[in-house]
Amino acid sequence: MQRQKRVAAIHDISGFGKCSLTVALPIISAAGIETAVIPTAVLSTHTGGFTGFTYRDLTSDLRPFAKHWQSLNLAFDAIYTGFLGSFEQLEIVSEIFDKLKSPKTLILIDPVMADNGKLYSIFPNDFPEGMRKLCAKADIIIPNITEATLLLGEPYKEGAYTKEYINDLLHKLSDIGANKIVLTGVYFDNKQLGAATFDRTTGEISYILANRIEGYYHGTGDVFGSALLSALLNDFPLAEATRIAVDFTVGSIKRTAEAGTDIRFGVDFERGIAGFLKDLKLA
Ligand code: PXL
Repeated sequence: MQRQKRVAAIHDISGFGKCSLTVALPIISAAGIETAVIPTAVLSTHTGGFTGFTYRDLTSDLRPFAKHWQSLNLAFDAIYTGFLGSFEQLEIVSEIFDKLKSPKTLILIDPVMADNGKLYSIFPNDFPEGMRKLCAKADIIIPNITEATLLLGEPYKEGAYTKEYINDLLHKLSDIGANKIVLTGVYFDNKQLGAATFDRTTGEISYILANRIEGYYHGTGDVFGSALLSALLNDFPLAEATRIAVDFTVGSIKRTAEAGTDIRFGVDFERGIAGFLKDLKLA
């Protein structure tokens, strides 16, 4: 047997409304990868569209958590971060990277903070600057277009986009520091939607599109990020890994749309896992 790979996933856990750790754990584990977790907060639901949710902040646990792991000499193939709720969490996560990574550890940051041209209401206006600093430490970042423009301090633009605009964003995003960029929410017409990838070491840009499904479904960024990381750690190159992640995410949205499920509840990724494992050549 090959050595099993290990990820540290640093996200909140929202009890209901599939996203963050309730998505990352099952997907990355299903892909054969050990998934250790550092929960940043415990909420009753995610914050997108629900009111009255509980929010137990775990910031003060994060340093001791990482310190304990460091004492165990654990090696991580990747560290995956998503929703981080404050500047303090950004700072601590930056320290955790230094504590837990080796030269071989892939740092994947999803700079969760905005969508549809708007910063999520719980974040202050200067939060993107803090997130930009953290992103400088990543090997791969996976912003949507809104997050990309906020990271770059540019005004948000509505699509459809041109290839010139997308390629320009990809290059500027890689100047922040990560060698690989996966930009989501990319579309060149109203029929298709997907991701653009850029590998700075080869200069290669790819567009991975699928037929658009109307409606804004929560947690899809986390389904996408978890599937992408799973494919990368199963040794698929960036563009192929992104194709697998796009297909898995779109399939999950499709099942959810067909069932008429409340868009806040998260998507039906569970019944796509068998196909996902086939795409990964694991089944
Ligand atoms: O899926 C991103 C996410 C994760 N965690 C929490 C969220 C969100 C998006 O709104 O609110 C708590």
